[in-house]
Amino acid sequence: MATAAAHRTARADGTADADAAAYEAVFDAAVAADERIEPRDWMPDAYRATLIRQIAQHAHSEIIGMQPEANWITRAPSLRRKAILMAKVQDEAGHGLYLYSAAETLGTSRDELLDKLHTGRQKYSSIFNYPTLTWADVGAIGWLVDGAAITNQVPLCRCSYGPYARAMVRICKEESFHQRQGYELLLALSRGTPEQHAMAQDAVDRWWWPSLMMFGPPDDESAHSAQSMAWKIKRHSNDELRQRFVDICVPQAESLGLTLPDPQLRWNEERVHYDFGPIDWTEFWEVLKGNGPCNEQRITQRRRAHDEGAWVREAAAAYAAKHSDGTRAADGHAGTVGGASAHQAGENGEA
Ligand code: FAQ
Repeated sequence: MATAAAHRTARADGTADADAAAYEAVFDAAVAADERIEPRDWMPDAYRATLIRQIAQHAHSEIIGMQPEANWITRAPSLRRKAILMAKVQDEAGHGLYLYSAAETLGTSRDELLDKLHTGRQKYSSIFNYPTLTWADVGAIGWLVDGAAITNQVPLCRCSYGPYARAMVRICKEESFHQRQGYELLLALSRGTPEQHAMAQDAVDRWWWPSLMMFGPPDDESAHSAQSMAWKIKRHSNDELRQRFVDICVPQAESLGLTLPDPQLRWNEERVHYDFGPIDWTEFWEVLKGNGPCNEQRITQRRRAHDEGAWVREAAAAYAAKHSDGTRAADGHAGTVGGASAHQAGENGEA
């Protein structure tokens, strides 16, 4: 069994002519021993590619996910609700930044990943291609979408790749706050006037099934699960996490006084889980192909935001260049914009 020390030793010994099989054996042993793989460690190309794909998709989801909720910031029903929603949307931007930084430690760049998003070569979560039609949708997103995100992401805190696992710890804490604000918002509506109750129920009716799709295709159609689980990137299969989410949500819906839109939902004594009805996978694959209700709107808005932010990137790059002549260490303020300059210089990770 590889220990962390053995892993480091093998790494230090790793010269250009070393046997690739020996590197692979050290990598496999580290994964088997539940050690973290770090950016400078040797890793199989496919492991690196899988991580870049998943982390990038995750980062893109966080920043595209700002759009449906931002739609309601100017129409929040009170100052308190507006402040909470603004904080939540800002948190999602922060999650995107942690995740792009984690991806950069694998040897890619944020520019490259954003270009892939903007040209449709990388995906973002299916869930953000649905519209937010009423204020109650903000509650349904918090309760269901953030709830599904937490269920999926808590196990990712134990992902074998160190920078991703560490980013997930902080993200999960914030998602937990998001989930509670959504629950509290829906509870207020559910206990409000009959119209407010109906609005909350309508939102849950529309968001329930797409939330179940967030976990990805069923296990027998999941192209990457087996390998990702062997590498301990994923710790549970898509169906396991989906079931866990259903089991959590049913009693919460009862407490909210709302119904989940599934007549087949019932407790199964033998399985010790809730049974639930069939998911419309045709709808899921159509959304992935770009045919969801808001795909076009989301990507158009994302490209526009990127173009409009060009001057900020240029200013940050100019500032970084100005301070890269040795004055940076002496300048107490350089650290403030250092995040931007570090990004430009590719210093965010350890690659
Ligand atoms: N949407 O073989 P698998 C959030 C694709 S963050 C779109 O099972 P894998 C926070 C998959 O990429 C939400 N595509 O794939 C928030 C693959 O296609 P590819 C995002 C999907 O990677 C809240 C193909 O289907 N969370 O909500 C989806 O092993 C509120 C085959 O699938 C994460 O990204 C989908 N739902 O498992 C923000 C978590 N599902 O790439 C704002 C990290 C699957 O070969 C407001 N990611 N596909 O072309 C993961 O855990 C995994 O990547 C899964 C998919 C579980 C999503």
